[in-house]
Amino acid sequence: MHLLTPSTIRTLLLCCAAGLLLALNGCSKPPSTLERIQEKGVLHVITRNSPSTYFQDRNGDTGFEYELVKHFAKQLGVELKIETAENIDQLFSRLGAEDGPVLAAAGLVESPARLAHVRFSDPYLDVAAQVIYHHKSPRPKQAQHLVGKNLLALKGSIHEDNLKALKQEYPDLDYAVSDQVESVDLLRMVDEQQIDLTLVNSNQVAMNQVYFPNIRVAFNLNDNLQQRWAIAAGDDISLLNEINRFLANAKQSGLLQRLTERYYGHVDTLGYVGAYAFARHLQQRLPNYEAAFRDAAKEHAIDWRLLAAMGYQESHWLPTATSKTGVRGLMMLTQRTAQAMGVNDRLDPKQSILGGARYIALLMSQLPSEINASDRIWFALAAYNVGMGHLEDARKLTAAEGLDPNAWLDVKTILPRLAQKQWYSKTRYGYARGGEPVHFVNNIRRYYDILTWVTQPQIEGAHITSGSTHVPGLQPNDGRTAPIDPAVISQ
Ligand code: BLG
Repeated sequence: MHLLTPSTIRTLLLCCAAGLLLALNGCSKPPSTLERIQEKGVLHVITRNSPSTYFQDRNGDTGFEYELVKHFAKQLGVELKIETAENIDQLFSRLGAEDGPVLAAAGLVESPARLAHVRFSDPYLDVAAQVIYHHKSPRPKQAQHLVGKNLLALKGSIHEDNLKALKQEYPDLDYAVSDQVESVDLLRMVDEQQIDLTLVNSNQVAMNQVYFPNIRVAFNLNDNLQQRWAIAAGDDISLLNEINRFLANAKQSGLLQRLTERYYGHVDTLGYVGAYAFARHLQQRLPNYEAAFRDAAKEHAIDWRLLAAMGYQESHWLPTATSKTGVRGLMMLTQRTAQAMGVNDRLDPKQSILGGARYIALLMSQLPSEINASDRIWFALAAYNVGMGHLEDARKLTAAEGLDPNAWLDVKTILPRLAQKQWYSKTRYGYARGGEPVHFVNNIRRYYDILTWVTQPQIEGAHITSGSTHVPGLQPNDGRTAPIDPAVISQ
């Protein structure tokens, strides 16, 4: 039998007290934000419904911020819940509210005023604040030239701060701010000469230049801005650390580059002149053929905007287009293909569009069933341009390389080999300008994206009419569809 000596009792008591303290400490320590997110299994994010952040396209929810944050939620292994703010002030006031969003992903730029309320992540996109003018007005070249102009900017934006500071320097500077608009509205207002100038970020200009033919960049008011995510201010940086780790990975893996290219790469791909031309043709030419595209698409169960994108790539929507090789018409049918599709007048836009639709639908149906649904369209487009025989050759070369002949990403790297003797000599159909279909598909993908971003799928019967181009995130409610609930869209 053990005797409890006074010293054993003291030791025991001390141990108990220490244990109790530890236990109490363990119980009372609140979980970190990151732990709470993981417990709940939900990442609640606030953003804005705009073309450069979050909107709907042919595949549903999309947008630069949306896609980036979706990857982050996936990495955390939790569901994503998206909430949209009506304006920037609301966005900041909701952040960190009880049961509210824990993260703001909305193309935000750090500023001293904002730092009082939130913490910013590491940057993920470099942008510049750009002064935008109408190309028919004189180009402002420096800050002083903003004086005397009708200038409107987004309320609560970094541009408002910029303008406030400028007003100190130029007391005659007059400007207005509004929280009833998005940057895309400001660009349209300049395009339609409702205002002289606006200030928006370069990524928004890059994305929207293809819709507004008349807007131009006057100069950069501020070159070195960086977009960052924001979390509520406080000592808990568990989520911030995780975000920064994720962003560093996204840079390394190429994810950020891919998103930047997809959403903001239009001008890089089309060139400035190409972007202005596309915007002009969208307003001036497409309306003449939209009905024909819709009818032909319906007949062959294809998305009309894909047909329209093909038509733009082929002829810039010009029904009399003729290639060096004698291929003709809006959809550039060869004589042989036109005949096979029952087209007797290739210069008749309706016939050409119908022939093109019939041909692409036929090619889709002829592709091997192993090619999955999301890739089929790119293969069919390549065949439209280079012919099914050459495409088959490229798929065989792809397989011989140990790559996947059913993945467009793989086949497109091999197609250009059809122009090199070393490779085409081994094929059944021989030489082809294999680089052309790759370029062809890339361009159509780009036009298709732009067109689906302009014309919202949920608005049946939406028309692109001169001066009223629909832009993503700003669907006019024509009474036939329920307006999107701007409050909370969870998924
Ligand atoms: C396509 C045909 C395919 C044909 C290939 O050529 O034309 N597509 C159409 O007519 C819609 O049917 O495949 S084949 O029948 O299996 O041989 C190959 O011959 C058209 C292409 C050719 C290209 N544009 C549609 O994309 C074109 O015009 N290239 C010439 C460019 S240039 O003016 O010489 O620079």
